[in-house]
Parts: sequence; C-alpha cells; structure tokens
Amino acid sequence: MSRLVVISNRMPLGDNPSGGLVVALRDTMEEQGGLWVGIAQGDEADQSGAPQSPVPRLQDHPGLSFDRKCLTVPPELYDDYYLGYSNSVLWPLCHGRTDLIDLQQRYRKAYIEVNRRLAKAVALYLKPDDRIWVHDYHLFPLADALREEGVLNPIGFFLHIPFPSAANVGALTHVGELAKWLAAYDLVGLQTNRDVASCLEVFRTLPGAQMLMDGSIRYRDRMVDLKSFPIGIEAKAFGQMAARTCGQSTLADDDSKLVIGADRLDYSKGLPQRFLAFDHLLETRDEWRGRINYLQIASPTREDVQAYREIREELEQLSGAINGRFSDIGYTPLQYLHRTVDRNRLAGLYRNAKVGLVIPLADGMNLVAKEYVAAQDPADPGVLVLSGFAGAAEQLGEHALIANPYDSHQMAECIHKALSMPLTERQERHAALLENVLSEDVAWWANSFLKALRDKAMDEDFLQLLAQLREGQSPLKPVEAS
Ligand code: ADQ
Repeated sequence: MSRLVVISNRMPLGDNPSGGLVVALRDTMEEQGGLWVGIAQGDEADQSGAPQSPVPRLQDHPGLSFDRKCLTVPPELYDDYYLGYSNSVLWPLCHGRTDLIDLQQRYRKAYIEVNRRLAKAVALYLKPDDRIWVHDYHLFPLADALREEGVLNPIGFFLHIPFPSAANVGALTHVGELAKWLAAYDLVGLQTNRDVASCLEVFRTLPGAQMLMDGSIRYRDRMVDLKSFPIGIEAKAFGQMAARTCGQSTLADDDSKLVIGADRLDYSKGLPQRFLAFDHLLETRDEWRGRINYLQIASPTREDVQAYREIREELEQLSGAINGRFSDIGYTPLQYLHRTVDRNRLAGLYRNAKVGLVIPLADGMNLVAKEYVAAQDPADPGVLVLSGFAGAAEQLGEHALIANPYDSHQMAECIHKALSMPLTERQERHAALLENVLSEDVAWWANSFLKALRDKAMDEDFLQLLAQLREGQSPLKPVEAS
C-alpha cells in the first residue's frame, strides 16, 4: 500500500500525544505507518546546525511508530503566518466575523512564504506513490506550492472550520487565488453539506470555473472533487473513559443539576450568549435558583490576538455580574474556569452533567457535542442542547434540542426543557444520538476520506490511460528480451 503523508500546522509532539484530531490521525498512522509533517516556530540555524539553505530542512522527531518531521519557521515570520493571516484573516472570515478581519499585506506574504517553504522541504521527502493529506486553513496554498515543485501525487485537503460564504469571501480581495489554491488539490473535504454548498457557490461566481455533473469542479486546467466528511471522535473509548472517571468528577450535591460547557475561549463559540441565556433562565424561572450549576470551562487560546483578549474580559465581567445577582450562601450558580482540564476529568464531568450546552455562533463540527453524547450513561442520560450553527447539527440536530444563540429567551427555555425532560424521552433521544456518534466515529471519517482520495487517484489513472489509448499510444510497456 502507498504511504500516507499527513501535513498539518500542529503535529503530535511528545511520546504520548493527545487531542481529538491528533489522536484520530495517530491511530490511522500507526495502522498504516507513514510520515506526519508539522510546523513549529524557532530559530532555523539552531535547529539544523547550518546556515539557512535555499531549501529549508525538516527536523526529525523520532519516538513513535511513524515518522514525524517538522519545519522550523523564525518567530516573526511564524507570527505573521499564524497569528496574522491564519487567525486574524482566515479564521474570522470563515466564522462570519468579517468585522474582525485585520488584512495586512505582510500577513499574506508570510502565509504564502511559509507554505512555499513547507512545500520545498516536503517535496524532497516524497515518493512517487505517496498519498498526501493536508489539514486546515493554515495550509490552503500547500498543494499549489507542491505542484510548483513538480509534485504529481494525489493530494487531499480537509478543512476543519466552516467554508466562508460567497457573500463574505470577497473580503479576501484575492478570491481567485483561494480558488486556485483549492483546485490544486484532487479532493477537498469539508465538514458539512452546507460547507460544500458554500464552496460550490464561491466557484460558481468565478470566471473560468465549471461545475460538472458529478459535483466536481474544473477550474482553469485542474479538476477537484468536493465532498463532506463530518469528523467524528473515538466515541467508544471516550464513553469508557467517562464511565471510569465520573466518580471522581462530581462537583455539587446530588440534587443539584449540572449544566456544562467546554470550549476554547474563542469568539466563535458563543460564550457571552450562553452566559446571558443562563442569566435569563435564573431570572424568568426562579424554581431553578439554588438548584442548578452551570460549569463553563474555557481553555486559553491565541491570547496575542486582540479579539481574544476582549472576549476574555467580557466573560469575566458577565460571570461576575451573574454570580453577584444570583449567588447565595453556599450557592454559586456559575463556575467559569479559564483553563484546560485533563481529558479524563472532562469526560467524567460530561457524564455527570444533566445538560451539555454547545452553542457556537459558527463551528466547523464541534467535537464537544459528540463527546458529551458518548460520555452519557445510557440508562440515565443528559440532554444535548446544540446550536444550529454547529456543523454537528447536520448529524445530531434531529435528536438534540436545537437552540438559537442569538435568542436568550429561546435558549433559556431549551435549558429548562432539557432539565425537566422525562427519563424515557431522554433515553430515546440519547440512543439515537449515540448510534450516530458510534457509527460515524473518527476511524469512519479518516477511512471515508482516504478511500475517496484513492478512488479519485484511480479515476485519474484511468482517464490518463484512456487518453493514451485515444492518442494511439500503448499504455503497456514493451517486454524486454531477456
Ligand atoms: P476546535 O475549534 O478546537 O476545533 P472542537 O471541535 O470543539 O473545537 O474541539 C475542541 C476539543 O478540545 C474537544 O476535544 C474538547 O474536549 C477539548 N476541549 C475544549 N475545551 C477544553 C478545556 N477547557 N480543557 C480541555 N479540553 C478542552 C476545530 C474546529 C471544530 C472541529 C474540530 C475538529 O473549530 O469545528 O470540530 O476542529 O475538526
């Protein structure tokens, strides 16, 4: 079987990597073997021991059963690529926050430069039959840059965040450039059908793009397939972990009801909106005062970007105000933790919570929604309250309670309904959700994507064969006389 080469901004470092995507792909890599390439910031000369050469070198990270290599990028260039173009331009664009875009020429230059360096470095290590799987918005231009280096291998791309709408994408100025980057891939995977529709719409508005009957796109001289592959989690293992750890993860008295949220502290996650809805619930349904606790865990992220500092301040103010209003002796309604929590502990907390509150304003998928479902006790499960703007709503929307983050009253009523839901209804909803989360798990996701990439490569080989036959060339090599 051909080798799998995974390329992402972050890669598993350390001997025992953790985290949704990393764990998922690590399993695939351990099964198949392969090469994983990532990017880190640092001093190139220190890493390679040699002055910077025109072709950047990759640093080896031995220690796992597959190969890991890392491109080192100097801090200033890395910041402009990562905090700048990736997280101050592309992230807000893809999450519908064009008002937060900070479009600076040097960011775009750095983004293209880092992708170019990565392509040059990776090209040296590629074998002719490698399959390449590139991940996420940091690396949109990578296939185009690899093609510049003469790489002909099948290259797939998976976007973990939403695809920007056609109405917003113009904020990039260079929309044709984005289309060219995408068309350099053989397969572009998106989280949802809604994202596929947005991507098709962006191509539809571009001169030179052609939509083909099979759903693929011809753009200039390239053909690219677009499909949705909703990412899953290691559901079975996560459920077992939750069952093991729930005993050590109790927070409050038995009769109090726990509502939980766990997110990176990101403006796309709708955290102020959740706090306002909780405030509204305590205000309008006073039977819950003293009886429910909302635990919101928010892990620190991208704190060097202004918009992230602002949302942190906003949450601190809101949580103080809510607790000031509704706390009593021995009762603090809202616990807001600005930190990362160990995954074992988190799984146990999910299992003990009667309500999982997953209310982003925009989200590619949202793995917390799936983790919450996997963690429940099927005999006495909690209820998932899910935003319709999470990608997960395409798979889970029918059996979760769908809440609108922009409507505090409706969200508060959803939480009330979840807390009051009879056992049989909770069991029925949970059984349907769990079936989906278990069957469309992370292995299913990775295998579906890789199969589609393989099929596409075979189709291309077949088309090439046909073209050769039409031109009267024999596709068969002459047998050499011995
Ligand atoms: P994220 O935006 O990071 O991922 P999400 O899918 O929710 O969002 O994954 C977060 C992960 O971090 C989950 O595994 C969660 O358990 C964990 N986590 C969150 N808060 C934590 C905390 N305080 N402590 C410890 N762990 C915490 C991006 C996209 C998503 C997409 C994923 C995968 O933005 O839409 O679902 O990639 O494709």
